[in-house]
Amino acid sequence: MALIILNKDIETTRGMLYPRESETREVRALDGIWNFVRSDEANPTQGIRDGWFNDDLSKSMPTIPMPVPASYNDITTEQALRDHVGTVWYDRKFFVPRSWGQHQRVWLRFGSVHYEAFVWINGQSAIKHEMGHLPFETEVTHLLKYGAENRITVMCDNALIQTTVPQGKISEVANDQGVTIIQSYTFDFFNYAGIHRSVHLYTTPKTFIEEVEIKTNLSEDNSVGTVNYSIAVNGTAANEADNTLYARLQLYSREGILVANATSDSKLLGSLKVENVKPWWPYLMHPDPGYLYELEIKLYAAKEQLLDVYRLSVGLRTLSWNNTSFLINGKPVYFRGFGRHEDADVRGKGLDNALMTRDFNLLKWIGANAYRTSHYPYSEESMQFADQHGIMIIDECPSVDTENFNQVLLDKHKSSLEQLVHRDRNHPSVVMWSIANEPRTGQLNADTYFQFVANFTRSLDSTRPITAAIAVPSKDDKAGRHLDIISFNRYNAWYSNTGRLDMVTQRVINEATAWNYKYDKPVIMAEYGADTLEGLHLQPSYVWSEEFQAEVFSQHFKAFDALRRQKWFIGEFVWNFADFKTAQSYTRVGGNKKGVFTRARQPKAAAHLLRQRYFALGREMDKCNLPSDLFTYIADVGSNVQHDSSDL
Ligand code: GCB
Repeated sequence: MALIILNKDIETTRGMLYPRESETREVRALDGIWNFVRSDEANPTQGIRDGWFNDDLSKSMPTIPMPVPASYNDITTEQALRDHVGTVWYDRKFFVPRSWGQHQRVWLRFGSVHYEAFVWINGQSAIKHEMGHLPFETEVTHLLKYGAENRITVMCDNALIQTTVPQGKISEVANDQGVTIIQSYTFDFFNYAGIHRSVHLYTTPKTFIEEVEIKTNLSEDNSVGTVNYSIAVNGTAANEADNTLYARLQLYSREGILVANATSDSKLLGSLKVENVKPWWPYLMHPDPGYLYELEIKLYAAKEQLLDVYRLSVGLRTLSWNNTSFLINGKPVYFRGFGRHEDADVRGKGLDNALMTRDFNLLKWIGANAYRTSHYPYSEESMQFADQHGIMIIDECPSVDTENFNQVLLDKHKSSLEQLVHRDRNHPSVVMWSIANEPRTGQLNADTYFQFVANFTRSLDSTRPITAAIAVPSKDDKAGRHLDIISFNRYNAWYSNTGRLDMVTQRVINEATAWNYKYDKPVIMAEYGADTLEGLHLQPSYVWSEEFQAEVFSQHFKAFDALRRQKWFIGEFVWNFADFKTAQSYTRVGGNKKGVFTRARQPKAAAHLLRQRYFALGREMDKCNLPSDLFTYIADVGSNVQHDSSDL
């Protein structure tokens, strides 16, 4: 293991726009049922050596049907596929219209494949990408047959080692028949794998809008907004005659009214001014949260020749922070939310629009205003949803339980953040970057390592604060000084002092205070909670029961209320939104059960308690309205009725 870690430059990626149709672009999803082969674990490169990509997979191996998008692990009834380590293969056929072969370019884009993907089109290598949960794309214009059938083949490798993000270990261990390959990892969620998000083919003109970066600002009284834009173009016209290109931008309100416009010069950057602006506000902080404008960008060549059109949603807001607070549009924010997972029965981490929509409905029902994308980037579709509903996001890269800091790991960790910032920088819902979850920041090298990671992230985006969710005791931590906001995770009455409800409140107060004392920065409790088996009721409360979860929460609420009086305590995040699958372990009953909702997205008893708190906080801080069903009617007890223990 290298002891000296250098802050080297990494191979840069581009800002990737979400594929959208327009006057100049077409989009086609390749989602559906693909053909699938599980490789022999002992011979993971067989498919490459035998050229399985040269023809239909079914000519090389028996295939089974596999849905895309979805994790492959829980689709069949086979333990061998659920626990498979190494490579799997997918393929399918598709037609490309003849019209796509003329005067345009075609791109292939994956929303995410976990963990490493190798892609061929008609037997020719198209792209390779390492890193789950993040999109990648390549031009396939030259690889496609137009007006004819094509084949796409994907090899996906789920192996995690000490230099992947996240880290894991592969070992060979004896079993009853001989030896077997085991994937182990310390993080607490199942290493689901496969083609997790949509696969798109899309067209662009020969010269097109490749990147757009938006930064917004508001005047001090929030009445005038500014949208600063910068556009990068790809294409022949761009190379040959840069100086003749320009862009026309038009900003439309939600109601479709033109509120600002601008024409750029050939540098393709500038700003638009919006009078009487409607700022983007978080849910419950304003009666009209998540207000989005639509920015229409038209790229022109000389003589008014329209080349490309791309539209994106824009929310206007400002963020600012100091050593006591975090403000949005000049107003202090108190986060009330969740750590979450992309996880569901059968489909694992595969994108599911029904589930995603249900989750946002539950977030709004419970009065949450934020979540952290623990412990990896979530789907682009969910980021768009969060923009629309005013849910604030702490956007986390896939670094979890990071240890044994080394150069290769650092380079990949930085790359994961670059890809994340490039993907998500235009989302108003993203209010903070989380550069890691529970890194071993007491270790040698953690200081330099996180200095490099934090500064690199800041160099990509200085408009958002940086945090990391830390679990080492504050006295041992070496990373916090490189962050803007300190987040800490702790399981009082669960992992420490199990069952002791009388040993929560003061400990939470003490720990948060210690973090603030050490770094003089705002502090968030990013995880707390208790595993809870739905339907298990025990009075007096006892670990794993629904009563216990509610009481653990309540003991934390007391601490949070005491801490809120210190201005620097700025948020509470329950672990977890819903129950989720983990690796097998005797501490997990069918997975991690710390969900406030079950895996089927139904509330446990504590959900009702949390709902009352989150709305009460919204009422106190942001004067939000309370839902009419927040408190259940019990009895009309007059205010002068006195009760004491003699009533019993
Ligand atoms: C943590 C981790 C999270 C786990 C959780 C738990 O500290 O950040 O990934 O799931 O604890 O329930 O143990």
